[in-house]
Amino acid sequence: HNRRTEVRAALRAGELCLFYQPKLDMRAGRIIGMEALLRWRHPLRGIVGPMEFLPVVEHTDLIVEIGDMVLRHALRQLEIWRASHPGWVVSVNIAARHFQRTDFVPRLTAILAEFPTVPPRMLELEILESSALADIGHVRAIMLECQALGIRFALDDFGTGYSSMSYLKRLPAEVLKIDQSFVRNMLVDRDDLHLVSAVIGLARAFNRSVIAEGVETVEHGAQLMRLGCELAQGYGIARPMPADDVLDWTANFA
Ligand code: G
Ligand code: G
Ligand code: NA
Repeated sequence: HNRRTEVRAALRAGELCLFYQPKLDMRAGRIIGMEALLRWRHPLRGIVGPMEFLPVVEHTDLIVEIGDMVLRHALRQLEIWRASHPGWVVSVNIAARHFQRTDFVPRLTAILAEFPTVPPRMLELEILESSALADIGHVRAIMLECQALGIRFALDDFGTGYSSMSYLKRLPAEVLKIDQSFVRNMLVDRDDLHLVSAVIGLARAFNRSVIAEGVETVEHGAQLMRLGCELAQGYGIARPMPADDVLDWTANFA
């Protein structure tokens, strides 16, 4: 509660910000967008990652305030990047508690209205398969309402939930994100290779696109291409970076 108070103070003080990690189309050799990742610029501790402070707030309404802030920051960034990179999509992680609120869609609609020059199709929401655990029908309904606005969805950490198959059938997400634990080990672990391959096959069967996260080396990228996955994200392409570094990084990307 002490720590929760600290996070609330950080939000109020503007110490929470977003880093961005590029997503690459390996076949085209082109950056297709960025994932927004929350960071706390702590005055004493430096850059603090979300695993160190989201767990203390994600079961409180503070996660809703933080989530709305994240959406605003991402849309403001899209407003800037749209001039030079009109095709980019920015992905934002949405916590289950935020997404499942009955007022999620009106709040999102109001936030989008603050950025009238940004087409909603440039925004993608990443939700965990496990977000759907509570009430898959409700989650599906919210997704459909958001999609009617033009927003896209990715199912994050796909394959780690215990009922991925039934979620996939009922949740109309455009994109599956293969969990990084499978990708990282697929070159040394046959089971992980088969899992990665199976998710790619599922995506194809259900007519969804598929992106691999945790792509750390050229060998990971090459293996994914052989398996039919062309989109990738990971330290082998770039680590998450401050918004101000993104345009320079992209210009220098060979
Ligand atoms: O950036 P990093 O790899 O440290 O992120 C760790 C986890 O925190 C990831 O699983 C990511 O989904 C989650 N995360 C990062 N940014 C956000 C955010 O803005 N909102 C929510 N709800 N989760 C986030
Ligand atoms: O689950 P989600 O995709 O939101 O997780 C993103 C998290 O994974 C971020 O914290 C990011 O810093 C981290 N990450 C991104 N790429 C890599 C990678 O190639 N290797 C490792 N170990 N972590 C990564
Ligand atoms: Na994510």
